[in-house]
Amino acid sequence: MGQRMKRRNMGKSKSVRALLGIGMFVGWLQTCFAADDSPKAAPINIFSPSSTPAIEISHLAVFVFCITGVVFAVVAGLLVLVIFRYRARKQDDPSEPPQVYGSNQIELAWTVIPVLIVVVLFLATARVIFAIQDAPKPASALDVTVTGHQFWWEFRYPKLGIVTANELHVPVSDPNHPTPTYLKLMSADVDHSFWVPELAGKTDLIPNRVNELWIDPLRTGVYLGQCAQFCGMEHAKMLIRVYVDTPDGFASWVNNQRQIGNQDSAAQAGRHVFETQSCINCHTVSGTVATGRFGPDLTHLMSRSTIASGIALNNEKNLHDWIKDPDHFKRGCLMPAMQLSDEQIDGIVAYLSTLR
Ligand code: HEC
Ligand SMILES: [Cu+2]
Repeated sequence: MGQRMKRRNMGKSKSVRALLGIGMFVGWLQTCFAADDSPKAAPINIFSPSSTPAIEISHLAVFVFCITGVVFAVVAGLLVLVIFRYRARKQDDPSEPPQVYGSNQIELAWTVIPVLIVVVLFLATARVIFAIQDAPKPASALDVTVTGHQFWWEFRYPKLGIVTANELHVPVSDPNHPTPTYLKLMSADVDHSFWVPELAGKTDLIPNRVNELWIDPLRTGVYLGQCAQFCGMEHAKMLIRVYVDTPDGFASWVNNQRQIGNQDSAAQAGRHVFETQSCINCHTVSGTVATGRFGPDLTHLMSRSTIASGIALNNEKNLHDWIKDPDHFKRGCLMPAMQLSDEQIDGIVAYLSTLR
């Protein structure tokens, strides 16, 4: 087989492999989105900003895109024009064309114009960065401390005494009476990044450092986000749900979260299993012996619509499957499969279902 032939064959098997790869990727995407226990919500959208920082960033992005778009059109247009108009023709004289050196006008133009463009982009960007970073914090602002964990989010409301996970509740902010939320971003282990594109730009959560971010959502609803920094195996399954509530809705959510753990006597047997397993070393249920802080606080577990940072809907079946084998949902997550019997798990799920 000639060298040429071999190369052609290799090329073929490479493209077949690439096609297979793409096919597998699409298949995987479908399983991701079609799994019937996965929560459904509008996809993450960078094109509908609904909070002041996101709106300002979005305007800046459009501005930068227009300028760079014009630059691209001019450069690519000239390139295409030159390639076609001055292409080598048969009847052309093959000798070297006249060489031109040094033209002050041309050199000045191609130096000064790009410098001006860069200065404009720089000033526009700096203005937005400072406007967002230096925005005065109103007294009516809500404080939340966000801690990134492998692979879930902890939310603490220090002034309200609330601890929750993965689903952040904040009040809608009326521009006339703003109630923005200020987030303090920290990490318990490695770098993470808090990114809810409709509400604000992404900001990293870095160990031994406190970063800040604020949002003032102008519309109620659920906003989806995502950890935007590779933080380990299950980084892609570290989702964020921000519930922007009406003032009344937020007040009643706060009221419920502040109740000490439910002392329902209905699920005593399950509670006993839960409290005699090492669940309590990693999870807190306020008012009980469970005081662990390695995993999400379960005091009001049932007030969340999803479990394991948005990977599965919060229902009895998924809770059962999760406790039986967390890896089935998130391979490499940091909760172990506890090797419990189905009866023990049913008991625990019955108990967890009372934690409203
Ligand atoms: C070694 C620590 C550890 C132990 C032991 C442990 N968990 Fe977990 N658990 C975690 C971590 C970490 C997560 C978060 C996983 C993730 O989302 O990546 C979690 C998540 C959960 C969740 C989902 C919470 C939510 O809001 O998303 C439930 C429910 C849960 N665990 C129940 C249990 C039960 C019941 C037991 C005992 C049978 C148990 N866990 C034992 C660490 C632990
Ligand atoms: Cu992360």
